[in-house]
Amino acid sequence: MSRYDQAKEAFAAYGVDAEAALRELREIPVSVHCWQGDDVVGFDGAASLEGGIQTTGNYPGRARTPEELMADLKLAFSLMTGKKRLNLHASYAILGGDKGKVDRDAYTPAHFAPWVRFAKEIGLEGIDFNPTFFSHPMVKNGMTLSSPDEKVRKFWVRHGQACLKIAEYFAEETGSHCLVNIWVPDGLKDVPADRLTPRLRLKQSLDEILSVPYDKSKVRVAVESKVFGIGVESYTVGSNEFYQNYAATRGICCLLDNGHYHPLEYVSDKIPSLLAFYDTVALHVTRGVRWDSDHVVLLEDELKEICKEIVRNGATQKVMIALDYFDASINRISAWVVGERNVQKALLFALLQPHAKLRAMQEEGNFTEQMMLQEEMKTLPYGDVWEEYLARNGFAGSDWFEKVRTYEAKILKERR
Ligand code: RNT
Ligand code: ZN
Repeated sequence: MSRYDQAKEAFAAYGVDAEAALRELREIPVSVHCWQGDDVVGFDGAASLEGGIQTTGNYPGRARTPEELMADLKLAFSLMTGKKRLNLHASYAILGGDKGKVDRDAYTPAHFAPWVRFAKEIGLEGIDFNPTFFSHPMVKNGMTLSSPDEKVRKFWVRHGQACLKIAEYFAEETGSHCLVNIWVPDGLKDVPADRLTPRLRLKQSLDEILSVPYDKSKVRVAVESKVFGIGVESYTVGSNEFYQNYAATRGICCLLDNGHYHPLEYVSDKIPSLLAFYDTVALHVTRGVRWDSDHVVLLEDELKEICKEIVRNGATQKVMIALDYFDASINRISAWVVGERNVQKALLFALLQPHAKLRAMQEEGNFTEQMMLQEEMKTLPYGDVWEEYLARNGFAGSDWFEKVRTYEAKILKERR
């Protein structure tokens, strides 16, 4: 009997169907962020990363051009499993002759056509998109959509509107929806004199962005809140309460980034809270170490808990899972693959739990057995099911890291 067959039996003894888990895992899309490959710099002229977020490290091999980033992504995607989407930022526009002439408020689908070709070439499910409200000279005093300077505010409103058009183009080209996620760095370093007025301006700006006609069946809009950022420790305009109320009243959705809350708040608990009110929830999976540090996603308890909430609530197509981390201190392709595979592993772990049984125990108040069973499940041979998943998806006996090592020696080392 193979190790997988033995594992299958072990899970069957608890009423868990490993075959069904393997089938379902293939169908859960994960959106992979382009920005791990170049330390969130982009191609439209930013000299450094600004806006309360930071990459640390100077490991060789940062992608400096669209060609390099695409080549790196191509390798990374080839080493990942499951359904994949590409998550782009507006700063990754490929401007060509428009460079230096066309600013972010006037980007068009043409500036992203090479990305569509790329996504089709490697068979991705779809493309997601993020307007880039940071690392740009029009960020004034740390403010964009909530700026008191009307010229600044309007510039960023036009940027948001332009992004909706580009998103529609992505959706039309790929035949899959495009999630447009709005995150702005707006905030203050020190104690504010007025916390309300910037929020009222942000509300107005978002309304102006959403006032342009766009196809809501193709383009989904999310707003991403945050508790604080580096240099903006005292006040964040786009707070959790602000955006949840905004999303609820405007028919859009919330994006939960698990690095964006107080360390004792859990996104795993926020997902079902939102599912009680929303059809869709967007997710940024990251790993904060003491703060929103965007470390590579590891297979940790909270990640498993997040995936359990998605799976047991039948929300694998409602919760839009995306990665969001950027580590510049290690091989960036390995960072991509390790993080993506960990999300897949956590999803598999969640798919292998006897949810109906556990739920019934909770409902009956049978907490003793519930605890016992939850703990028993932790040591079942799910690693063997994972190996089977890899084998069935073309990774039988494959040493994926060897490919990364070879690529590093041949390609990345040459980048200076
Ligand atoms: C910042 C947010 C945001 C960014 C990306 C690059 O704290 O998490 O999602 O990480 O848009
Ligand atoms: Zn995020």
